[in-house]
Amino acid sequence: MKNLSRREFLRRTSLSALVLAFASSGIPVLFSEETKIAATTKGKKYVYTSCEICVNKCGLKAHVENGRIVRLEPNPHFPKSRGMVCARGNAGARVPYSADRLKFPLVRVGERGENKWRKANWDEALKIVGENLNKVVETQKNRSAVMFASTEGFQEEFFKTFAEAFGSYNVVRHPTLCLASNIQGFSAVLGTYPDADIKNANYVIFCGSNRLEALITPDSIDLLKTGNKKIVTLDPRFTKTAAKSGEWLPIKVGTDLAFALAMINVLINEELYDKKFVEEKTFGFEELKNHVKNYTPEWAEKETEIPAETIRRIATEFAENAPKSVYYPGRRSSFSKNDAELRRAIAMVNALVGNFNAKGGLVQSLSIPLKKVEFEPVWYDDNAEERLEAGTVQFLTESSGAWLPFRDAVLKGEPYPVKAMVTYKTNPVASVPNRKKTLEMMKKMDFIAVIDTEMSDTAYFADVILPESTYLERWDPAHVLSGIEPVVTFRQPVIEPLYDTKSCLEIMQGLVKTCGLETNPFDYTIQNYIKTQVENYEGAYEKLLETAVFIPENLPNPYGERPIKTQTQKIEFYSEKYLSKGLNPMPTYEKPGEIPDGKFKFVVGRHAFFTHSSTNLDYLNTIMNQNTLWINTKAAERLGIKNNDLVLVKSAVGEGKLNAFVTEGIRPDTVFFIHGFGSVSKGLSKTYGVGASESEILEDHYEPISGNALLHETIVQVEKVRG
Ligand SMILES: Nc1nc2c(c(=O)[nH]1)N[C@H]1C(S)=C(S)[C@@H](COP(=O)(O)OP(=O)(O)OC[C@H]3O[C@@H](n4cnc5c(=O)[nH]c(N)nc54)[C@H](O)[C@@H]3O)O[C@H]1N2
Ligand SMILES: Nc1nc2c(c(=O)[nH]1)N[C@H]1C(S)=C(S)[C@@H](COP(=O)(O)OP(=O)(O)OC[C@H]3O[C@@H](n4cnc5c(=O)[nH]c(N)nc54)[C@H](O)[C@@H]3O)O[C@H]1N2
Ligand code: SF4
Ligand SMILES: [Mo]
Repeated sequence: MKNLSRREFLRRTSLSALVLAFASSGIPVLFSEETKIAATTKGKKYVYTSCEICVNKCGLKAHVENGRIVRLEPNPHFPKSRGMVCARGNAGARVPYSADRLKFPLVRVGERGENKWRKANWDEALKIVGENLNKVVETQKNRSAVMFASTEGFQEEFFKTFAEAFGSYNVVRHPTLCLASNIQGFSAVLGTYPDADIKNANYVIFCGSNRLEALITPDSIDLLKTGNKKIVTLDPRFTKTAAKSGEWLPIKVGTDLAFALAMINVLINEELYDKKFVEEKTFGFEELKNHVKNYTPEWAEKETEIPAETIRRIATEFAENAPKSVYYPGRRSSFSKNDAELRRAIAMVNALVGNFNAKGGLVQSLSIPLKKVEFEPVWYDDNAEERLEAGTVQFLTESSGAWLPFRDAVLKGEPYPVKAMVTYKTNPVASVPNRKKTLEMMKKMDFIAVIDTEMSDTAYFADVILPESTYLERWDPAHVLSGIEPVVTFRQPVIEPLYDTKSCLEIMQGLVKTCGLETNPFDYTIQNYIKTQVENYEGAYEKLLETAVFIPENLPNPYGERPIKTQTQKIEFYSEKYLSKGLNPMPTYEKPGEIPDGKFKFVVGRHAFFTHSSTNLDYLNTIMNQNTLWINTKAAERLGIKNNDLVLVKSAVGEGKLNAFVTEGIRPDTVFFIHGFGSVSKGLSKTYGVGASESEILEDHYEPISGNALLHETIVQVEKVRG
């Protein structure tokens, strides 16, 4: 302990030197010493809460000594993360103490992006936001002229409620950068986006889905305990998951649908499917049989570059292991142009072998109903317009919107202008493809307010920044993590807020007042809110305080007969709903565009030490402090590129420089680097100007069924930087 404190002391001392250097260079002093460091409490304690570094929300047992977080340990009561906290979750212990934290509200004083700010107090900052949002409503005569953008997180519900109370239709969330086509495709066939019962499966096919680096709990944990499982991984890269698999198939990017359709062809033609299940539970089998006639493994071989006999063998093995075989639904599906169609086909492969709701198969998630804290939104007359991107996406999720068509509509100013932007826990400058367009969109705004914990790339271009307390310093509402083993969790403060920051709820409570809204949906304390959420379960609130976990008794059995929530109440191999929208009633293959000679397909993906654009983390940065371009040995040789050479990667929309990682572990026609580096914000000391930015080079294609962005449709050229 002594050593750690001393290191911390030294770090702080060198930081003060940095503050002075920055101050004299005219760069604003974000690291001011005028902070409200909370009084330290003597002694040791453990506090149960949950992680917020990524979507999984694993259980934490925080070890606190003298008011300071010493370590974040796994919460043994938490079934979803099964006693695990990953490297990033561990590094979370540094988050409250990060030098890059936002410590008090900031108001821009220079031009946008000039990084000149002044410190403001909360009353003033909230007043500026309220006045500016109201001004936009007044000048535009339209409440939807204010857009709200956010990403999942326990406090996000307060932000969304505020947007509703404010009266804007333009809420845009992260699913169309992530899994919208997955949800759409699976729901169209199975009526749900199911969980994979990895623990009990004997045979698993991964289409991308790098579960041993892109962690999804409990799947990643169950996968590590492979036992006798056979794992097949289709990925243009040799990922850690591929390394742990029985078989790695370096599929050509954008051709997985051909593989899945050929699997269907084999299962049907070779009568490997579950006849009883298909007869009783599915709709449109004969149509599907006819539809896949020409999608033979020999045809798929030409598309995917996977031998026909391999496809045939995998289909056979898959059927032999059924129902304990899973063609994994995946998480991020912002891949290629036929993604919603691909996810429909994957759902059909699963359904054909009768694994739906079977042990070791695909299982409809169980949830735990919580009580909703209701409020009655006021209807404002100055909001006659509909959502901006309505009509551009066939299955637009009203509650989440679609980022790319939305941004295009703002850029066009049609059908009406959007003039203010408020973001919560999202960083569109880094996470929406084609950064230049996002910055253009922001230029259209009269006013931008950002709620973040760091000076993200988006905060950097804001007018007012409202700093949120970190997840280890605040109460967060109860939240259900649905799944095969669902659980209710929440957050309670591990330490008192270190600086002049607030929770999203407190910020929204303030904005209700400064915007003069007619309804106040937030007429409660966070503790009362949580108590109401769980009031139907005796002792649940106390259980949360004690272990941060609540699981009601007598949960239903996740396996076995359950109603199917499609139009026909059957698993739909043929979709009349799709047909009625002018779409293919059955998944239909479209060839990906050719990769021009000498160029590459660019793909994105995860690494176990990074989280999106929140990669600016202490500790982890010492293990991975830059991104590198994965390029195949032969392709590198052709271009005269050696390992570690500086290379330029260039697409039609942008470019970036980074070092090469020359490897056999990627297809010769594909290149890759990790997201989260190449930041533009000088407030992100570890990623600013380091390596290349994905959002800078990614083109902005989207898929018209779900509106999902397509992050694997960009062609790049690579050259060695000489001299
Ligand atoms: N460590 C870590 N874990 C995370 C996250 C994180 O930031 N860090 N983020 C979480 C989130 S939000 C998400 S959405 C999930 C995402 O987790 P996954 O769904 O696993 O997604 P990625 O790792 O982004 O991409 C998966 C793989 O697809 C491969 N790929 C690219 N093109 C193709 C193709 O055409 N076909 C096939 N078959 N494969 C292809 C890529 O090489 C990559 O390895 O991870 C979650 N877990
Ligand atoms: N180029 C590229 N783009 C991608 C992806 C990719 O792999 N490559 N992946 C896509 C996927 S799958 C997803 S899910 C999205 C995610 O994209 P986003 O939804 O934008 O999420 P992050 O990039 O993690 O940015 C989160 C922001 O929230 C801030 N933050 C962290 N904790 C808190 C908190 O407690 N309170 C507040 N107020 N702020 C906080 C962070 O500082 C950061 O600025 O990105 C998508 N976009
Ligand atoms: S997977 Fe890691 S970063 Fe994500 S919630 Fe769990 S511990 Fe935190
Ligand atoms: Mo995601």
